[in-house]
Amino acid sequence: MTRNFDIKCTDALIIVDVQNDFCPGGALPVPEGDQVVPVLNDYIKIFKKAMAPIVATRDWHPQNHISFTTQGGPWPPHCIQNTEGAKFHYNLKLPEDTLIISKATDPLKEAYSGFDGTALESILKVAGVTRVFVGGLATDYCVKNTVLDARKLGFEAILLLDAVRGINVRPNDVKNAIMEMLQSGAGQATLEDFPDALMFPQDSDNEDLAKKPLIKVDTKKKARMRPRGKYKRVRTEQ
Ligand code: VGL
Ligand code: ZN
Repeated sequence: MTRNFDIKCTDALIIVDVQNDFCPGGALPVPEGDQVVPVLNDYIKIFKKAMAPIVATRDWHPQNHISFTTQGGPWPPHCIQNTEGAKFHYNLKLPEDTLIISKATDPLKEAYSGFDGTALESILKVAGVTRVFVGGLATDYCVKNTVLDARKLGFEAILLLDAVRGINVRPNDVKNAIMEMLQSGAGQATLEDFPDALMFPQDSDNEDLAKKPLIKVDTKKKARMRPRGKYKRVRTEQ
């Protein structure tokens, strides 16, 4: 079934924890975690065009967080405040006015949901948001808990199925998480359900995107090395 979502300013996009540590090469990599990035960039364009708020949550742990194996918790240390691993993936094109929500900052408390211990509920309600679209990492932890909390707090919630990836500590965790979200009354969508998305030029694949910054640096270097004509000659003659 193809749905047809018309995004209004009472909708918000919530991008959950698209951080280096949850991507391949990170401290707690979600399989294919980086593959959500180009898809989320398309959702960002849709919400920006509709002038709907865009939220990015981030796991933002102190070094001694209770969820770390070093403190007896289940996870390797990850997303420690102000480290490279806690940064958003560099290809995620967050607009400047993105609302950043830091969570799980209390060393003694695990917080998977973007609503847990944050101002997210009140910010969205004050802004008049009634429906949230949720994508990001990981389907079976922070995405799931954010969607379930959104439902409990009275928001409509739509899970962006093509913009999530999960950990699957047990083989059916992702499948069960999706069922639980849908059973809570959440809806589901993919880019095909947004008529606007068809108008965007296709983003180049990940590999091409990864090359882009290098090309930029190169060009800058060349520009700096280029002889600067008159100005340079005057200096050498002195
Ligand atoms: C997450 C495990 C530990 C998540 C955060 O963002 O889904 N998972 N911390
Ligand atoms: Zn965490």
